[in-house]
This record gives sequence, structure tokens and C-alpha cells, in this order.
Amino acid sequence: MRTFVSKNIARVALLGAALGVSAAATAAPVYLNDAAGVTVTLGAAHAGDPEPFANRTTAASLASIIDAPTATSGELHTQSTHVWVSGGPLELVFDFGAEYDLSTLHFWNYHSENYDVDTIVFTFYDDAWALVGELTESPVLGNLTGSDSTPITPEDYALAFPTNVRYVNAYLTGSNNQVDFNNIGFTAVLSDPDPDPVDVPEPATLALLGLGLAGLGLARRRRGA
Ligand SMILES: [Ca+2]
Ligand SMILES: [Ca+2]
Ligand SMILES: [Ca+2]
Repeated sequence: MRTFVSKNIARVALLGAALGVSAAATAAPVYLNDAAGVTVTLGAAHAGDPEPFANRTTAASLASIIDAPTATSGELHTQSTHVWVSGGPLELVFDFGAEYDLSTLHFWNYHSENYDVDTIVFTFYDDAWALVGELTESPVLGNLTGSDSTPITPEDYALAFPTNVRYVNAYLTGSNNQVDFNNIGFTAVLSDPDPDPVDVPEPATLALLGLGLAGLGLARRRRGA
């Protein structure tokens, strides 16, 4: 039984190699904040104001943006968890450290209209900073009770387009010039670093075909002799 299984695993692996199927292309998407060491920094809009947050330091605020342990975790809105800019927008730059094919973006908004994030413009870039996609979202409120004692829950945005994304710029704005939320997260698979060419015969297939033809010729010659 073990032989049967291992032989078939070997066959599947060979088939995968022949078809050019990489492990990255077939892998299930994972929550990057947990798995890939996502980092986030302030965007260019804050060049003259390195401490734009109303309630905490930039270091503490940025760290708390990407610390939701899973893509579905709830998080209470407290003075030590929420991210708040009073008097203008917030611009963030995320770096995944490598290129990923994004499938879902997760956003944990504040729970009432006076301070929530009303619009986010996301732009997606590859590792050479070439633009690969854009998305504008109007997030829903983070919970239905409008209460700090009810956890903020994430809203998911499905992403069909962005492949080979390393950097994401997020520009967040709100009514009353208030921006208040808890987390931003990403789910993705590692991009194929070497996309396979199409319509090019595999050398191994050609070699096998050549061997087969040579064998046929040999057999014919032997029958004829
Ligand atoms: Ca957080
Ligand atoms: Ca609002
Ligand atoms: Ca709103």
C-alpha cells in the first residue's frame, strides 16, 4: 500500500512538473499578516509630520494596524488598539517582502459615522514599484451596535486582479477629517517567481518522442534484417 501511494505521489509530481504546475500556483491563500511578516510605514503625505496620530505614537499605531491574529478576529476599540488621525487623511505603505497574488483585503473600521473611515484608495505595486492595480472602497461600519464594548469585525474585499504585488499604498479619508479604524489585513499566495512560457514544447517530451521514434526505426530494421 505504501509503495502504491508513494508511486502515485511520484507520478503526480512528475505530471505536475511536466505541466509546469508550481507549488506556489496551487497553494491555498494564507493570511499574510501572520505568515509573511507584513510591514507598514507612513506614506509620503506625512513627510512633514512623522507623528500624525492623535492618541498614540506612530510606532505604536503602525504596529497595531497589522496585528490582528487572523483574518476573522474581532478586536475591541480601546485607546490602546485603535488607529486615529484627527484633522486629515492617513496614507500608509505596506510591504510584503516578496511578490504575492492577493485574493482578499480585510478592513476593521470604526463603529460610528462621525469618526470612521469613509473611503480608502488602494494602489498595488510589484517589487519594481510598477502599478499593477487599484481599488477604491467605502467601508461599512465596524460593528452594528456603535459600541466600544462590542468587538470591531472585519469587512472583506475580494481581489481578482492584483498579481505580483509587493507594495500596497492605502489612502484613508473620513468625514469631519477624522480617520479611525483598527486593522488592515491581506490574504494571498506567493507569486510564481518564474511564470512558465506557453506554447513551448517541453524538452523532456520532445526527448521521449525522439527516443520512441528511434526505437521504432530500430525495431523495423531488425524485423527487416
Ligand atoms: Ca490592531
Ligand atoms: Ca464618516
Ligand atoms: Ca462611513
